[in-house]
Amino acid sequence: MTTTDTHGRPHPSAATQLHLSLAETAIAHNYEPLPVVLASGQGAWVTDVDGHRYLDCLAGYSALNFGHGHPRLTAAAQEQLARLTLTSRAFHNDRLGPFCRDLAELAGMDLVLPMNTGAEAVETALKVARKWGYERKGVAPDRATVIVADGNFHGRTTTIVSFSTDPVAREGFGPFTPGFRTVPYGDSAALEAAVDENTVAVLLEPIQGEAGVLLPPPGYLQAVRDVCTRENVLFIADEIQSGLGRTGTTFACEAEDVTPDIYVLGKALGGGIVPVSAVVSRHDVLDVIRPGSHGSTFGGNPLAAAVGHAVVELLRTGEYQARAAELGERLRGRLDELVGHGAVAVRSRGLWAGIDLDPALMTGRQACLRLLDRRILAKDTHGSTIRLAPPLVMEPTQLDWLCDQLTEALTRPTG
Ligand code: IF1
Repeated sequence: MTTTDTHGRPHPSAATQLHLSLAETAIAHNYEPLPVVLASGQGAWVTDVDGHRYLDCLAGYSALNFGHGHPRLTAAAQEQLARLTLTSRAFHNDRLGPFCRDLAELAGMDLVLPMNTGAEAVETALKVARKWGYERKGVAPDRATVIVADGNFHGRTTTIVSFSTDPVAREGFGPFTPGFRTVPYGDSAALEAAVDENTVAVLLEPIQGEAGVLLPPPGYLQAVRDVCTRENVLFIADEIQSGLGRTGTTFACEAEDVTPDIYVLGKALGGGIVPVSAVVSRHDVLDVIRPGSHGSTFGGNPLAAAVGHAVVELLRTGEYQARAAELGERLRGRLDELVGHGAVAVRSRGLWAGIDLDPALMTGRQACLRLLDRRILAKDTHGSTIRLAPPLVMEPTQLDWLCDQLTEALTRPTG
């Protein structure tokens, strides 16, 4: 018998309560997680400490594109765990070369600079762009600028939040790193006007994730590509969340037949098992990095490379990209029916969707609590927007069940 609280929500069990209290007493409060304590996962399902199963529709913010416990990925990790996990880059290891060769081929590029987290890869791309600007473009020392878009999310380091337009992400973290200009996302004329002789790069998410899965206007990415080519500016595509199958193609840029100068990858590159990120580009860009100018203790470690290589192998066939495209069409058909019935707008590409709820009905967090009671895990972004990013291994029947629960959560109170 589950008792309920004054909001009609089930009281947490003793097992759940134990972890909620530890979150209060032992973990810094940089998140406000939903009141669920996960203990295991398989495919698109996760199970909490009380044995309740949930459909994971956040998938680690797209780090779990291949689901929980993908057999090919866990096998690669387990085999490498027993062999060799870390060498540092002071020595070669037998996993990094094949991983970088095949990732570069997947991206149609020459070289891979391996890092660990997404923010590290973004920081690395910014350093590469600046160095390229000074050495190859002739920008005056310390004058390099990078153009970014408002509503951007590229990570949480001091330099990256320096160009965030989210006050909460910036508050209390100054002084900030100079050398960034912000333009409206989707406005190629504003971007062109912002370019000057010191501009070394444009950094964009091909689809803005944290902003609520915002798709750029058709032709925008091509216009950015054209401006960067004409003005000798590097186009850096942050595909950390949009990349690796999520949008129905290997990279979101592909949907517009656009190739950036630099891909920044992360999240799903590590298969949801280990942090793996990478800067992927051509020789004429990455050759500005020489021994001693950049590095990382764990970047390119054999465990990360083994898992990353297995991820690249999964993406090579195109089956996951096709699944995301096909299931994405099915998802979009159901989401469109919600407009006017709890939602005011929906956006999606592949298995990645942003849903703007009617703020008069509920906040994004309230919707996620309702979904939690219906055994769906999802996350709000800002205000009354929630995002859906289920694993690409999700079955059609699971997708239909997700949409049924979402419809119920938006149109009927819990219970
Ligand atoms: C949090 C957001 C998503 C990213 C893009 C770089 C990074 C991220 C496009 C940095 C990371 C994560 C960070 C996590 C929540 C999540 C997130 F809500 F913060 F914005 F997905 F939308 N570029 N996004 O999405 O990669 O260093 O985290 O590996 O910070 O709360 P990271």
